[in-house]
Amino acid sequence: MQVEQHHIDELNQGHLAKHKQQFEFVAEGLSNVDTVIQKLIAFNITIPSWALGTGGTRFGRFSGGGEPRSLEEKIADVGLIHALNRSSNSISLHIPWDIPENAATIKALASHYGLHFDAVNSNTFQDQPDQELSYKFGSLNHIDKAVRQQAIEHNIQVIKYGVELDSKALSVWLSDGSNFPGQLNMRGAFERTFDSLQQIYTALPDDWKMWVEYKPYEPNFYSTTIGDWGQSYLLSSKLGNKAQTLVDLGHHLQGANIEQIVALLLMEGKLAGFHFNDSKYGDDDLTVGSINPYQLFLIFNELVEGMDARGMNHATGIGWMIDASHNIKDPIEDLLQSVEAIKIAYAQALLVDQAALKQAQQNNDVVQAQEILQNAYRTDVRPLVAQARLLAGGALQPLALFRKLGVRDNLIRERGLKTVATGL
Ligand code: RM4
Ligand code: MN
Ligand code: MN
Repeated sequence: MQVEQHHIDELNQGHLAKHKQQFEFVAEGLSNVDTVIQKLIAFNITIPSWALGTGGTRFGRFSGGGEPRSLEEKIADVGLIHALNRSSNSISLHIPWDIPENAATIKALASHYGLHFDAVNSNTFQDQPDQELSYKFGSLNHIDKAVRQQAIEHNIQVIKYGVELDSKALSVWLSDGSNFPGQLNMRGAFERTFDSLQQIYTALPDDWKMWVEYKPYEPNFYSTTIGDWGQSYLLSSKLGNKAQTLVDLGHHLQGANIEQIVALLLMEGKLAGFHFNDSKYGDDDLTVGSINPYQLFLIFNELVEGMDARGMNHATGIGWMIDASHNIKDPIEDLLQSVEAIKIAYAQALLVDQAALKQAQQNNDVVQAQEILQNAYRTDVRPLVAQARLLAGGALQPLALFRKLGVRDNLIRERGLKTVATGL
């Protein structure tokens, strides 16, 4: 099913008067509204191909209806999301879950929906049916050179698929680590990982980046070989300019000050980008902004300030992607909510009076500094985000339109009620 422009325009028409009123109310109090709107229009968030099917936990999975059965259908779903919100103009593929058999056709299909391909993701955390050697005891850090070689070759193969699709980054997340003390020599594991990554790095085209993701635990529960931002930063520094550290919000121990991590990585030119999600306890992969929207805002505040300090383009300077698991919600609805939450946090950060904040910091005026941040955070920026969407040709109310058009029922009719999603 495709959402046509007239569907969007018709529904927008009915909401226009109220929207105008709400927008003007917020706009009135702002000095930089046009710049904010332009920045919001330019800001897009990548949808990962594995987020379009229903996720699950290790206890099971309750499949939803009308899930995409192929790469083509995943692209169609991202196309749908983008048509509604005009803020999701790219897709990130996971190999081998989404092997593009015919790159030219896949590329043409994506551009039909106004999409391009963001980072390609390798997968050495699962054994594939036709795989010769097992990753049970690791991949790039494995003690057996042959296993490491297999994992290296897989990553190089992923780069090749990415080149055909005009991707510009390889995203590497390893589950490598140990479950019990004594299982691994930690220095040895790190050195082998570095050596393997170096070989993959050599295969990167000049205009590519390697994004090194970290995670403190799971599926290994004693140590993870790339366990935190320090370890990822160490690897990406030793590798070279094309390697950077990827921050997945769920990949931190409780209480970690993520905004501080982000500020420093950005300062060093080592922030690859984000995997957005939210969590209450661990790597919960809940909808971004659903648990701790204030933290999300504080992260964006550091990003906006730090990117401006470095003269970076907000939209293209780093990678923006969702990485969540939609276990009980309709994945498309959840992704629409996610994109909205990210854009709200970004808009709030754009409203922070940076000059006044700097002044308050200079004066050690702690109270005023908090007032400035919370003044921006407590502004209802939803009409600004909606205005940007309207100007970009999207729906004033994407979620409401998705429901009104009965998109999911249509997808169920097309694809069936029970489908086996590829991925986790
Ligand atoms: C991991 C990590 C990776 C993602 C996999 C599916 O926890 O977040 O980014 O590729 O899950
Ligand atoms: Mn991730
Ligand atoms: Mn994760």
